[in-house]
Amino acid sequence: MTHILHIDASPRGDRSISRQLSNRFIQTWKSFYPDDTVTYRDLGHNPVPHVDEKWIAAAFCPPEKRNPELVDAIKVSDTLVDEFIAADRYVFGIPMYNFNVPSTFKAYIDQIVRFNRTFTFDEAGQYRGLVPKGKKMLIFTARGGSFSPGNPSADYDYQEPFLRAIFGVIGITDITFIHAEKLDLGEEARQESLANARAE
Ligand code: FMN
Repeated sequence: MTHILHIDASPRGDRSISRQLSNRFIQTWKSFYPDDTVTYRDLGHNPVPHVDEKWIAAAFCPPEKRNPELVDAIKVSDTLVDEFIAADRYVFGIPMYNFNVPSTFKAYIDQIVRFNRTFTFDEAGQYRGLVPKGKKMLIFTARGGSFSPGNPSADYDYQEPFLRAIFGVIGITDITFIHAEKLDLGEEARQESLANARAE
């Protein structure tokens, strides 16, 4: 039995393409594997807090030295990290905003990428992920423009490289992207891109 963490990051509801794609995938998956379990987190409608000064103090304080105030300051992060580590597979729906992820998803990343919880450094000073090995991630993105290789905008895709880098740091390197692109470039291009993303 596989446990999936499903996250959507669009603030839009049914009109959100990234949400439609991630939901369609989960529904199809569940029809094949009804015993698999899913934890759902809707960052677009229920964002997690940004880190603040107490959070930073708590995160870099050894757990046994944290006073009750610091324990409280890191509680949401601890819950999110535990939830993240408990999953075997990840399915995310993420819009492209200003060439990267929406700030709601960045706030989530800031909560779960934590020294001595999800990453550390090896003797050579390289990042070493602490998330157990063998997990797979599937990320659906929705983009108004087109960033595929050879396209004039390709160099502006900071989203996929960023997501590969940050999840690689915590130990997840098996990441598949399905991009729904050209969503704002006319009806024909939009429909073609959507059909390709659904088929993929
Ligand atoms: N599309 C792009 O191709 N590149 C961008 O940099 C970009 N920035 C955006 C910033 C904002 C604040 C908004 C609202 C949209 C932006 N878009 C951009 C278009 C969205 O990526 C597109 O509408 C996508 O479908 C949104 O995802 P959703 O359908 O899941 O809500």
